Amino acid sequence: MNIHKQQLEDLNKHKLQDHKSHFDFLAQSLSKSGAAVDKLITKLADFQVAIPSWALGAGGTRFGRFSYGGEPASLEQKIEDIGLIHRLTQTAGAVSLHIPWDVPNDYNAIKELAAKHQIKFDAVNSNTFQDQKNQKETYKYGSLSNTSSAVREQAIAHNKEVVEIGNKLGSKALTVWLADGSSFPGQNNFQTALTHTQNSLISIYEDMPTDWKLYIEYKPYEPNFYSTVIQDWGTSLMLANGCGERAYTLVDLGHHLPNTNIEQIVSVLMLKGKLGGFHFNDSKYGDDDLTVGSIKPYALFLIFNELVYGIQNNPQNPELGWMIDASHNVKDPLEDLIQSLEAIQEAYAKALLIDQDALRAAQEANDVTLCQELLQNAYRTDVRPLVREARLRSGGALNPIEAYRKLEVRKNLIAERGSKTVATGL
Ligand SMILES: [Mn+2]
Repeated sequence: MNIHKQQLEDLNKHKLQDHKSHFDFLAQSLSKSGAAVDKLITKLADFQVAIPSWALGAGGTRFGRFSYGGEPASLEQKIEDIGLIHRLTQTAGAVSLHIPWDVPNDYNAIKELAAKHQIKFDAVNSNTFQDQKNQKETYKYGSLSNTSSAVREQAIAHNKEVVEIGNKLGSKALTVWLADGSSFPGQNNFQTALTHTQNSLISIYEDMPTDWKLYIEYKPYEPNFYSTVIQDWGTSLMLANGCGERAYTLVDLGHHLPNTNIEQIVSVLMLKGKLGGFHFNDSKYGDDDLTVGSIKPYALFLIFNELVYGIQNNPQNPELGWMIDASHNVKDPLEDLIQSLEAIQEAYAKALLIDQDALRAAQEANDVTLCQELLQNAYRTDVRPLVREARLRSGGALNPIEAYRKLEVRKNLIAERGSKTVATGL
């Protein structure tokens, strides 16, 4: 399915007058308080988030999976789906591939298709958390940390192959997330497991092209329930430092124990120039992979405040690889991703509104009340007209969810692909 420019213009036409009055009102009041509105809009329009190739079908839990009709059955169809989201939102200009679920058959054809939809290839993701068909060694007891050198070698070789595949597409980063750990006390020797992991990561790192980055993701628990080898940002940072300067920590919002101060983690990592990748999602209890901003929007705003501060003040930290890492059990995956993109843009816009100079001064003066006022003034601003204006100027839809429904995207996809297709993924 294609969405044509004219279709979006027709849909936007009916909303234009309303939008303009809301936007003018906000722009005027922001300008009065000293904000450079056009610059804000450019920043919002430039902010692009990668969509993972596994997020376009229905996600499952360990209890079951309820398919969506019209799910993409091939990498080509996944890129077409991201193309649709990008067309509507103008914010999803990248794809993050999972290997081996999405190995291209024809590299040139895939690159052409992505270019047609203005989609870049972001970080590639390896998979040593499950066994593949015809795989010689099993990852049942871990991969890069395994007690068996044959298993570790196989996992290292897989990661190197993922880099090779990504390199052919123009990717510049490898994301490693390990399920390695133990479910029972005594099962693992912590020190041996960590040492094996470090050595395996060094072997992968040293084989990467010199313009590539290694993102090391952490997670406190699951699938193992007693210990995880890379359990937290400290362990990830230690491993990254052990690899070299192009190895970084990746923060996934869902990979923390309840009430962890994620904004502080972000801040410290950026100060050290070691925050490489960022995965968006939201959660109530654990790694719930819910729509971004659906549970803790204020926490997301505080995290964005530190990200914005770091982007402006920490030249030692590289540009970040942004990705949505969510799962869609009960919602249309494309609608869920559109809602996530909207929440990301809103949190970013609100963080951009914070008067940083005034906040620094209030912090220096220990004016606690004013510090809170400055943050909450920005947070309480309805920035949706700004986000809409950024989308409008980039050629997207004023209301992407409404456009998605009016254009009957899901119905069209089911008509094209059938109601029984199942996308690869979890
Ligand atoms: Mn993740």
